[in-house]
Formats: sequence, C-alpha cells, structure tokens
Amino acid sequence: MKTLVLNGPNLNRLGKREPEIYGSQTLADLAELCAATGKDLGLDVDFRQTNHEGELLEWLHEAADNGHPVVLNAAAWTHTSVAVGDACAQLTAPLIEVHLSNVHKREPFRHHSYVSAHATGVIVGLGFQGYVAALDAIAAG
Ligand code: CA2
Repeated sequence: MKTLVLNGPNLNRLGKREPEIYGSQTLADLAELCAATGKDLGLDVDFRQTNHEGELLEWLHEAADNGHPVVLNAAAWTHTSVAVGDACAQLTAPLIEVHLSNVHKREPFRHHSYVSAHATGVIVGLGFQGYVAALDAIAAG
C-alpha cells in the first residue's frame, strides 16, 4: 500500500539551523528512516517535501483521489492554512499529523492546527521517532 509522507515549508532546512529545537539530522536522514521503516512494515513510502503550498494541496488531492494514507507535517501551514485543512478534509484513508517539536510547549500561535480536526491521530514532540510511530499506526490500521 502506497503511503505519502508529506512535509511542508522549511523542513528542507533540518540539520542546518535550530538544532536545539529540531535536532541535527537532515531531511535526507528522515527520508531514509521513513523508507527503512516502510520496508520493515510492508508500506510503499513516498516521502516528499515542498516550500510551495499549491504543491502540497495537489499532493493531498492525489492522496484523496487514490485513497492513500498520509503522514503529514504541514510545518507552519499547520497553523495558518485553511486551504490545507480543507484538502485534509477530503482524505478518506488514515491521516496522521506529525510535528517534530512539541508545539504545545512553544508559542501560542503554534497551539492551533487546521489539520488536527481531520486527522486520525496527532503525534508531537517525538522528533524523527514520531514519523516511525505514524507509519506503524498506518500499517497496524
Ligand atoms: O515541530 C514541527 O515539526 C513543526 O511542524 C516545524 C515547523 C513549525 O512551524 C511548526 O510550528 C512545528 C517549522 C519547520 C521548519 O524547520 C526548520 C528546521 C531547521 C531549521 C529551520 C527550520
């Protein structure tokens, strides 16, 4: 089963800035971890990152049209984008929202998510391990 692991803006900067919040590993390391986890779990993981909101919307439409499960870290768009929330509402397979940091321990503007109301589950604050847990939940579901 194909599973989309979708990442939003600035996550391509992982490992380059703010290691105290996001750790020192890179997006390529995260992609590798997700691929290896998918292999172990029998999931065909398609890992993507974009800095363009329209591109993320098109990927979510693709998931909606094909019934693909989604692991989503929409990054800052989580807190700002009604459009991302509306696209998430169209998904039919499980949607797991993931954040590397514990957004609830951070600034108040990070406490609201336009994604959460449409998510099967939400994982925050576990770093890369959150993506492993999300894939595990999809494989188990
Ligand atoms: O904790 C998360 O995963 C976030 O989705 C990350 C977003 C942030 O806006 C959310 O509130 C929480 C930021 C992604 C940017 O990541 C960077 C990584 C390294 C250096 C700079 C940015």
